[in-house]
Amino acid sequence: MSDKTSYEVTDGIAVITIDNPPVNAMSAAVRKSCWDAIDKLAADASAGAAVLICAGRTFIAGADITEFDKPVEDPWLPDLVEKLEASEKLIVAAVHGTALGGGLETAMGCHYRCALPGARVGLPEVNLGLVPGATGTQRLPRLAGVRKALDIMTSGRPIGAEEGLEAGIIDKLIDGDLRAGALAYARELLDTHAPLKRVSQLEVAAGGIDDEFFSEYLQGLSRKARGFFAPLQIVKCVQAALNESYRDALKTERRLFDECKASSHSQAQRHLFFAEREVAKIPDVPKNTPVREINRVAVIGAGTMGGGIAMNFVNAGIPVTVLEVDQAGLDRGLGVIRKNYAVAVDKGRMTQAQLQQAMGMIAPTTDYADVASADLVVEAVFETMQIKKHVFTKLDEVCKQGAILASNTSSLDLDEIAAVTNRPQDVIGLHFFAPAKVMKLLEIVRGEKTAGEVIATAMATAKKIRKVGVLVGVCFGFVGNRMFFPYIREAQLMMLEGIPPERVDQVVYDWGMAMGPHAVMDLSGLDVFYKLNNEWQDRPDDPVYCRMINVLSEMGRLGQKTGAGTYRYEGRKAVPDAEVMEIARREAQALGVQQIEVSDEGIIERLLYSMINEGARVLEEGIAIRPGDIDVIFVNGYGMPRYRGGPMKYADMVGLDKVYAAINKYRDRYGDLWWTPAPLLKQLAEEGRSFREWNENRR
Ligand code: 3H9
Repeated sequence: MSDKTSYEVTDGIAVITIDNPPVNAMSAAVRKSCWDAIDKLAADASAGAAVLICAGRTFIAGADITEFDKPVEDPWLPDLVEKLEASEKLIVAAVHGTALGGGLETAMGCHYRCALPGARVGLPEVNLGLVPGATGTQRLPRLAGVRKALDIMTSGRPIGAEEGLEAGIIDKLIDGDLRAGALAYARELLDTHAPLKRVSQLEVAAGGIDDEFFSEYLQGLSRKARGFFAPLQIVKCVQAALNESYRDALKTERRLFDECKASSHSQAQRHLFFAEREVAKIPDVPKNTPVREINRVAVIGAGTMGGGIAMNFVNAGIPVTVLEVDQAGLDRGLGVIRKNYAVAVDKGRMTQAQLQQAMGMIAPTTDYADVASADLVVEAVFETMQIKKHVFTKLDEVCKQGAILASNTSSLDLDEIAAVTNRPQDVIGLHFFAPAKVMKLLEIVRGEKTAGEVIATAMATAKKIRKVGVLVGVCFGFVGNRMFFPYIREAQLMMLEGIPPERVDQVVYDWGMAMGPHAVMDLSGLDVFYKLNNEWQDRPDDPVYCRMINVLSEMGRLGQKTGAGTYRYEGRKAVPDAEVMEIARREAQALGVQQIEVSDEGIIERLLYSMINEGARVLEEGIAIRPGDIDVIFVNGYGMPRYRGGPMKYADMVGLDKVYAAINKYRDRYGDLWWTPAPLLKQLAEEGRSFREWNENRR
C-alpha cells in the first residue's frame, strides 16, 4: 500500500481510507493501493468485513481524468471494481461529498452503500463525452432500473442521497459521524448474516421496457443532446444490459468506452473540463488576493440588459438598486423584470411569495444619490462612448470610496471610460451576454489600471451569481465579439455572393451551433451590429464589409423585433425572403462581388477559420490569457457546442497546418485585408505545433 490508502482494523472491521486530495480521483497509485488493501483484507484474520471510506472533502470523484491521454496502468478501474465485488468479506462503501463516475462505480462494486444525507451520487461521464467505463452502465440499471439509470447517465446530473436511497443505489443514510455510522452498519450486517449483495448478479428489471421505449428515449435525446455522441452510446450499453449476459455486456461497455475516449467529442469535452477550471487562475492575481464584500449592487439602466443583470444579483440574494433617467423608463424596466419572474411562477420554478420577495429586493430610483452606498455598480446604458463617460463621471461623484464601478460595454475602450474617473483602479468591465439571466458567460474586462483586488472580487462575484467569469483585456469587442465579427463578416459576404442565409444557417446549425449567424443577427437586432460597426474606429475601409447589415438596417428591417430582418417573420418563425436575396444580388453587382458556389465544408471553413485567425491575434496580444479561455467564452456565450471544444481546440483538432493552408487559400482569393494569417498561427503551423502546446511551453 502507499500513502494513498490506509488500512486499520477496529473491533473486527477494517477501515480502508482513500486519501488523494483534492477529490480522491482514482489515479493509478490509488487503484494500486486500494487493490493491495483488498488483498490485505482477504488475508487478515482479525477483520471480518470492511468499510471503504475517503478522507478530505469528498468520496471518490471519478477516475483521474488527467490519465486519459496516457496508456492505461494496471490495475484498471473495472478490474478493481470486480475485485471489490468478488471479496469474500463484506465491504460497505461510506459516501460523503460526491461519489461520481468511477467513484460511484467503485461504490457499486461494494456489497452495500451508506451515505451522509448531504452526499450526492452520479455518473457524469457523459459530460466528458464518455460512457461510464468501469461497469457502471451494467450496475446502475440493476440497482435503479433502466429508466432511472438512463436518466442519470445521459443527463450526467448527480442525485441527492435521499433520491439515491429511494432509487436503490444507496442502502442506508447515516446521520452524524460517517465513519462511526458505517462501522455500526457493517457490524449490523455481519451480525445479521446479511448476504454479500453482488450487484452484477442481480437481474435487470425489464418490465415495460421494449424497443419502442428505446426508440422514444432516443428521440428525446436527439432533442435534448443534439449532436452529442456519448448519450447514444450509453443507450446502447443499457440495451446490452438487457439483451446480453453480464460478461458480454461488459465487453460492449468497454468497446464503447474506448470508442468514446478516442472521439473528438471526448477530447473536446475533457479539454473544456480543465479549461473551465483553469479560467479562474489569473497569473498575477494570486488566490489569496483579498476580495471586497459585495452586499449591495446598483444597476444603471433598466433596459433589457440592465433588468437581466439586476435579476442575476437578486437571484443570488444580493439587493439591487436600479436607476433610470425617468420614471416611465423605470416603470417599464421593472414591469419587464416582474413579467420574467411571473413566467417562472407559471412554469412552477418559483412561488408567488418568492416573486414578491425578489421584487422586494429591487429598489427603483431616478436619483444618483441612491446608488452612493452600493459596493458594486454595473452600468448598462446605451453602447455609446459619450453616454458611458457621462454615467461614469456621475458615478465617480456619488459612489463611496472602495465601490467597484463596472461597465457592461460589449466593445468600447474601458480605459477611456475609466479615465473620466479619479479611481481607474476601481473600474472594470462586466460584459454580460444576452439574455443576461440565461447566458452563463461573463467577460470580465481588465483595464490598464484595474486593481488586482477588483479583478479578484469580480471573479468571485461571477461565481456567486453562477456565471463563468473569464478575464480579458481591452480592445474593440474584447475576446468574444472581436472574434465573432469575422464570423459575421463572412456570413454577410456570403449573402452578397449569392449563398442564401437559410443555407448558411442550416449548415452552421448542423455543425452544432445553437443558431446560425443570420438568425443570431436577426435576434439581436441588425441595428445593434450596425451601431457596433460604426463604433469600431480603426475598422479597415471596405465597402463590402457587412454591407447587407447596413442596407437592411437603413430600410428599417432590424430583425425579429420589426417582423423582418434578413428573414421575414411569421410570428417567431423565420421565413426566407426572396426580396432580401434580390437586394443582395443588386448590391453585389454594384460592388463587383462575384457570385460563387460553395460546399458546406467551405461555409464552415470561412466562418470558423476567420474567427480562429482572429483568436490567434487575441492570444498574441495577450487579450486572452490562454487558448482555453477563448474556448470557454465561445461555449458559454456564443452557443458553440461543447463537443467542438471551442474555436481554438477545434483548430488544434483539425490541425493548425490545415487551418493555415485554408486561410492562405482565402487570402489568395479575397486579398490581404481580412485574410492575412496571424503571425502566431503561421509560426505554429510551420512548426507543426498546436495552440495547446504553445500554451504549455510558455509557462
Ligand atoms: C470516469 O470516472 C470514467 C470511469 O467511468 C471509467 C474509467 C475506466 N480527475 O471541480 P473542482 C480536479 S470519468 C482529475 O474545482 P469542486 C480539478 O481539475 C470521471 N482531476 O472542485 C481541480 O483541479 P485544480 C467522472 C479532477 O469542489 C480540482 O480537482 N467524474 C477530477 O468545485 C478541484 O476540482 C467526473 O466527471 C478528476 N476526476 O467540485 C467528476 N475531478 O484545483 C469530475 C476534479 O488543479 N469532478 N479534479 O483546478 C467534478 O465534477 C468536481 O471536481 C467535483 C468537485 C464536483 C468533484
